[in-house]
Amino acid sequence: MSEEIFDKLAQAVIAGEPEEAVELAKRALDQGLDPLTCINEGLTRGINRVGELFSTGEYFLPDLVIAGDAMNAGLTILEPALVGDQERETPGRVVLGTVEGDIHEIGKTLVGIMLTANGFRVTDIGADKSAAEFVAAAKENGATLVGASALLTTTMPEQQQIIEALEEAGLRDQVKVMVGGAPVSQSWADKIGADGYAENAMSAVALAFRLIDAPA
Ligand code: HCB
Repeated sequence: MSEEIFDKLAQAVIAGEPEEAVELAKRALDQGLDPLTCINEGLTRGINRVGELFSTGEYFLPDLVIAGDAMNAGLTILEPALVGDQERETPGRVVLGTVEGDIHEIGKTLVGIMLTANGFRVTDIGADKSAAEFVAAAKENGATLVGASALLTTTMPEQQQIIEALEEAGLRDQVKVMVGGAPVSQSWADKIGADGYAENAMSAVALAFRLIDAPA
């Protein structure tokens, strides 16, 4: 039963059907299914398949756009069900965004959702944000952690720009930097002097706890 709804959620993303994704997400919650599993086994599986279809030339840019819309539509229903008690003491303040020149936002949004669900105060500054915007948000929000997402090989160097801008602003000692995104790796993180790399939203949470030295 749950497998069927996960498959349908994935299919709604693959077919680019936001309304269907919303309906299915609501139905899944009504049935008491775990929202995180719905995201991982449904929506994320769908968007990953869309990536494969794009790579093999079976899907084109408009297909990616509508698939992204369907994924985000499903997330708007599932996210509130994930987010826990807002009043509890927070392990840390995080500024999260996608780097300049890069409009991919789904992965970064998922990381934000998972961090929020684990008690972090997350300021999501959005996509296509400059190093200066990351630094300004870190200052304004008293962040102890910055998460920078890059999905394009051409925008990965912007992650290094953020680290340098934090150094120039005199904030590097107080702010840890974690990087992620499909083309990013641990060796890239090491090369640019980031404090950590996370492969997915779950490992981003574990990394965030580790970097700010808080018990998970
Ligand atoms: Co886009 N795109 N795209 N795209 N896109 C990719 C990324 C390619 C890999 C597709 C391909 O060629 N196979 C490719 C990049 C190739 C490369 O450089 N290596 C690509 C390209 C080329 C492009 C355009 C240049 C296409 C064009 O215009 N010709 C263009 C870029 C425009 C721009 O940014 N300036 C483009 C546009 C788009 C959209 C707008 C149509 C759409 C985004 C919609 C949106 O975000 N609202 C889109 C999409 C959807 C994709 C794919 C299919 C999925 C990306 C995604 O959301 N994945 C992607 C193919 C793929 O990656 N398989 C394709 C799902 C999320 C959950 O995974 O890796 O983003 P994630 O995030 C994970 C993980 O990395 C980690 O946790 C997340 C959650 O588990 N993580 C972090 C991410 N950020 C982190 C930060 C941290 O601090 C810690 C962990």
